[in-house]
Amino acid sequence: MNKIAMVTGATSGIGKATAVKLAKIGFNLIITGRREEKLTALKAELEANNIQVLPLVFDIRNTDAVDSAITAIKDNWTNIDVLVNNAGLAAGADPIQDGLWSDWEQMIDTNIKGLLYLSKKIIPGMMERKQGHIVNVSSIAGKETYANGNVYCATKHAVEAITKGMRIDLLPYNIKVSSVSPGMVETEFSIVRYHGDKEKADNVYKGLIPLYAEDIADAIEFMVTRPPHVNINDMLIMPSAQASAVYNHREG
Ligand code: NDP
Ligand code: 8X3
Repeated sequence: MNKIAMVTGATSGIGKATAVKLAKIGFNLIITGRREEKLTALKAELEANNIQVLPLVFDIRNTDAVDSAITAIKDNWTNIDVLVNNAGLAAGADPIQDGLWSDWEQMIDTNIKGLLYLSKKIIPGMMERKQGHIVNVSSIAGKETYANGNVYCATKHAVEAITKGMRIDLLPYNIKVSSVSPGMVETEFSIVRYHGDKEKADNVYKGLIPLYAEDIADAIEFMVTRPPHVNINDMLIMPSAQASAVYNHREG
């Protein structure tokens, strides 16, 4: 039987690319996000690989929505082998004194609390079966703090701590826990961060070649296809033109 992977935030960027890669190697996919039409289109694309796809539309910040979406999973879909906790965002890039409460809440509620809500629903099944792999999408922002990154960096530092905590607590249950920590990846991320300002978003990647979503999906595919005795704790992946959160080399 095909293994099952659940990928959150599969409507775009890293999540979508990961779903595409995992479908190509025969995983059945549970794909999640808020934009139903994007999930429907992705379902059709993934099914061309002769695998099964279950789209689940919910806002990961909403405990009731998470609870009912996961509780409603039935039949062949309950034995989730791989959970990719990818849904997340940066909202705003302001000095701490100018940050918006609404941006802070959105980041904390999605990147930290949403990841926790969903994991709490999926972990018991993995424990029962003594098998599973959780991959948390962290960031260079989980290792370094840069100007105007304050709260986003805090959420990704939290993802790092949660990843380490999960790995320790789930050790007796044969559940692997990994993280992947990318530098700049050109996705919808910067458009979302700058509240739809395309010019500001484009400037982030000006004069350098960033990572693409597929680069991170490659890494996730590698992680989840290691033999049972091997766990990749973390992969820090940067564009060649980015040495740290703040040192970039731009041309032109
Ligand atoms: P995108 O904006 O392209 O994708 C973000 C995904 O998260 C979308 O599918 C979106 O779905 C989903 N999402 C956001 N908020 C919610 C919510 N409240 N409920 C459910 N789903 C939600 O960005 P990326 O692909 O770049 O981001 C994916 C992850 O990678 C994030 O955790 C981000 O922090 C991390 N990351 C990104 C980097 C980058 O430079 N791009 C670098 C390092 C890490 P929908 O809108 O349909 O709900
Ligand atoms: C996204 C990458 O450098 O904007 O996590 O923090 S960065």
